[in-house]
Amino acid sequence: MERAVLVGCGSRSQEEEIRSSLSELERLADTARAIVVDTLVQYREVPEPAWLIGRGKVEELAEKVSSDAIDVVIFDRELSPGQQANLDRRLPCKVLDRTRLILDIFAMRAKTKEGSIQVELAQLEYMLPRLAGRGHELSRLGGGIGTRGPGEKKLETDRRHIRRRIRDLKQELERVQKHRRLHQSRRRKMEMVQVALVGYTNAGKSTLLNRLTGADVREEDRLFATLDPTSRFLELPSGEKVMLTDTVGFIRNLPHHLVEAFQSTLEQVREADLLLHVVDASHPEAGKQMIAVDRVLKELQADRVPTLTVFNKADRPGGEILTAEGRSIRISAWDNHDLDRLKDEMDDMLYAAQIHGLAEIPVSRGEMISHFYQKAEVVHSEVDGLTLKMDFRLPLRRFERMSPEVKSFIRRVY
Ligand SMILES: Nc1nc2c(ncn2[C@@H]2O[C@H](COP(=O)(O)OP(=O)(O)OP(=O)(O)O)[C@@H](O)[C@H]2O)c(=O)[nH]1
Ligand SMILES: [Mg+2]
Repeated sequence: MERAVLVGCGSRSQEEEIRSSLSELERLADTARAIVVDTLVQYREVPEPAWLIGRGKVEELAEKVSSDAIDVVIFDRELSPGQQANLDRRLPCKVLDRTRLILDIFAMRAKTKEGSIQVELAQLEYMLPRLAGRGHELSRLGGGIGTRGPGEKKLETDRRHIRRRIRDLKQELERVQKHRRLHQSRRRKMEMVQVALVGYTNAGKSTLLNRLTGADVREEDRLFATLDPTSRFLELPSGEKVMLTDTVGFIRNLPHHLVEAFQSTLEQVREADLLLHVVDASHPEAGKQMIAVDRVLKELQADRVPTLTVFNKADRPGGEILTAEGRSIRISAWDNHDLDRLKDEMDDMLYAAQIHGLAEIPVSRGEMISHFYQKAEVVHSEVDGLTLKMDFRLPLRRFERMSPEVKSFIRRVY
C-alpha cells in the first residue's frame, strides 16, 4: 500500500464544498489502494499560478513527504501542465491530481476490451501535454497509483511512443465498436424499448438492476464499482418488456477526457426512451450530486430524454429534503413493494400514451391478423368482402416500433 497525503484548496467561502470534495477524494484514494496519512487544506482567494498552493505550503509539504515517508501527494484539483512540472521537481514523491486518480481507478476496473481501450486513450490524452519532454522523470517514479494502465500493466511514458499508441488505440477502438454493433444486432435493439440507469457513483444503480431483473452485477459500497454496461430484460406489470441497462457512475468534475472516451458506451444513455436517475437520498450531499449528474447528462446531450428521478435508500434516515424537476419516486432498493411501485411508474411513463387506429388486412393474411391481435387491443372487427377491418388501441411507443410492413396495413390513426 502506498502512503498518501491529500491536498485541497480554494477560497474560504467554499470551505464546505472543499471539505466534502476532500472526503470524496479520500474514498477515491482508498479505492485506488492508498493509505491516507494526512490531509492538508489551504484557503486562498486566488490559486498560485506556478504551484496551485502557496510557496510556503509547498515547502511544508516537501518536509512532510520526507519525514513521513510519503509515496504520493494527491491534489483535489486538476493541475495545469506547468504546475505539475514544478511540483514534480520540488516534491520528492509522485504528484497526482484528482483527474489522474480517477483515470487510475478506471484503469483498475476496466474489464472488457472496449472499456480498456477507452480508459487507456483517456489516460494518454491526459498525460501527453503534461510530459513536456520529461518522460524519463515519470518513469523514474516507478509503478503504483497514477501509472497503472488497464489490466494493471504500466502506462507508456515516452512521448513518441504515446503518440503512436494513441493512433493505434483509436483504430482498434473503431474496430471493436464496429464488431460490437454488428453482433448486438442493432435492428433488434432499436425495436426494444430502452431504459437506462444513470446516477452518481454508489447511488444504487447496480443494486436496482439486480433486484429488478435478477441480474448478478457487482454491487459494492465503493466508488466506481461498475464500468461496463450490463443490460437485462425487464417485464413491466403491463406485460411490456423493456431493456434495462446499468451504466458507469458519474462523479463531480468527471474528467472530460473520460466522458469523451466513453461517448460510445454512453450512447445508450442518449438513445434511451427513459432514464432512471438514481439518487442516494440518504447522502448529505445528494442535492449537489444530482446537479453533477445533470451536468454530465447535458454534456452527453441526454438532457432531453424523459427522466424519472429515483430517490433511493429511503430505508435510511435522509439528509436533505429533495425535489426533482420532473417526476420522482422515493424507494428503497431492498423493499419489494417499492420495486413494484417503481415498475408501475415506469409503465405509466412509457406506455400511458395510447393511440387508436383502423387497420385493413386481407383475410388471406392470417399471420398479420394474429400479429395485430397479439400486439394491440382489438376493440372491434368486421369482415368486408375479402378484407378484415379492425379498430384497435395500443401504446404509442409500441406503434412507433412497428415495422413498415405492419404499418402499411394501418389506414388511419387517431
Ligand atoms: N440502505 C440501502 N443501501 C443500498 C440501497 N441500494 C443500494 N444500497 C447499497 O449502496 C451501495 C452501492 O450500491 P451499488 O448498486 O453498487 O451502486 P452503483 O450506483 O451501482 O455504484 P457504481 O457502480 O459505483 O456507480 C451498496 O453497498 C448497496 O448495497 C438501498 O435502497 N438502501
Ligand atoms: Mg454499479
